[in-house]
Amino acid sequence: MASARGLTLNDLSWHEVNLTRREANITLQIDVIHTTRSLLPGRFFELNIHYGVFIGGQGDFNELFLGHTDYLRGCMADIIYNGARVIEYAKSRKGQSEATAVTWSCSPEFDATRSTEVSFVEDGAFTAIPRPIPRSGSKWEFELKTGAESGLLLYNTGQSSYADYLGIELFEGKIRLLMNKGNGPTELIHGTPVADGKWHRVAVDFNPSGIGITVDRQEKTITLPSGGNRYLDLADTLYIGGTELNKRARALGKGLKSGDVSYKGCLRSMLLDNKELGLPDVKISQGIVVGCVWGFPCIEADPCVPEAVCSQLGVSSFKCDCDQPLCIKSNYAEDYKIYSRANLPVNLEILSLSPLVLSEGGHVLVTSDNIAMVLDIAKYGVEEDGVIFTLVTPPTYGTLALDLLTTRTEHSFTLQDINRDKVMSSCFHGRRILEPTSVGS
Ligand SMILES: [Ca+2]
Repeated sequence: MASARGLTLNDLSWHEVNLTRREANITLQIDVIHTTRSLLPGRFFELNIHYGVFIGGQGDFNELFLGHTDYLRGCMADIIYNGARVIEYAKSRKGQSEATAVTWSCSPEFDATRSTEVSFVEDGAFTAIPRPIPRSGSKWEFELKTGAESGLLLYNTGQSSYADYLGIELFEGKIRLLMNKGNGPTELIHGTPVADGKWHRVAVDFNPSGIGITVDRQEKTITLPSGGNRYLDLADTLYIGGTELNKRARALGKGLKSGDVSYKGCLRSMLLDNKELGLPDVKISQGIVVGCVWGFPCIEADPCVPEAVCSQLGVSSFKCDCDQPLCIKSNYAEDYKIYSRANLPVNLEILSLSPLVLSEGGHVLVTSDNIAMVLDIAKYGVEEDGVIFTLVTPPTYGTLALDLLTTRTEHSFTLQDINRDKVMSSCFHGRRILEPTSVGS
């Protein structure tokens, strides 16, 4: 039995479903008012559940009577099966319950609109959008913001038994298009570097008679020779930002250098043949975050001293490496974090810093809001008075008053001093930003 014809349930709104069976009578009620009824055939009405209850998909359970069903993409809540709270069961792994590819809250992806920005953050991230491409080709437009030199932007496997395919990727920080309409692959690379942490508008035209890439209004095109195979025979699914695990080897084999590398960065304002395309159209997603979370301080803020090498850490942080005590510019006025030296096998986050701004003639305490210990020092057997900060560069204006302390050396204070409000910064003229320098223990 099915819900009433014409009733739309895939509208990104919540719907209440109630299925009841008593003897031979089955009732399906949706949103209280839409009711369908059916009568079971036969004389025996005992329902024997041998295989358990499956929610959202059938996992590796494969019985012919079920046929092929896609798994659910969306949110379900308050599932009660004969009084048993199924989600709570699965969440706490009660009985023999299992859960695969589930998050225990309703993802913001389902509240997103087509104009919501998307971040691809994880290795192996991708989205799949069901969208047939006409044999005469299409135009795909989008804006991207990335610092990545490589990564798959769009992939269409082509129809099975055809040689056709389409791939658009980042290659050495530039947009590369590879298309085969059946006569062998054609490659086009646009010369404009886009992996600079800034937004760029990209338009890609692909049709049987030519391909073109436009980056920030600069167009580059190639005309394809007529003759041979005339049409572009693509599949009905567009993979954006990467592709599924079982399709990566094939994409690599076809010449896409990022066939197994997901895009890392933000995408927004996607159009396919002038129609908006976005999260509400996505059928499968993996490793993405709603909104643009990528920031590129190395590129945008140039935070390191000239001798240092700045490297991106995670989605929005940075690290400056140099062989001096101070690798971050002393006038860098944004919050930042300090990491362990590069000679350790992992980058340990040590400190989180927020610069101190003082008005002329003012006094202010340096507190744990300015210098916060992130590293779990107790784990390494270090106490607060064992973490010593040394003033490497004295303030250009004003002073750092350490006279409340009982420190042994003149230009040092400890983490304990900060947490006990004993470090004071004062300013005589001008504006002073205090930056803590090196840490030793
Ligand atoms: Ca073809």
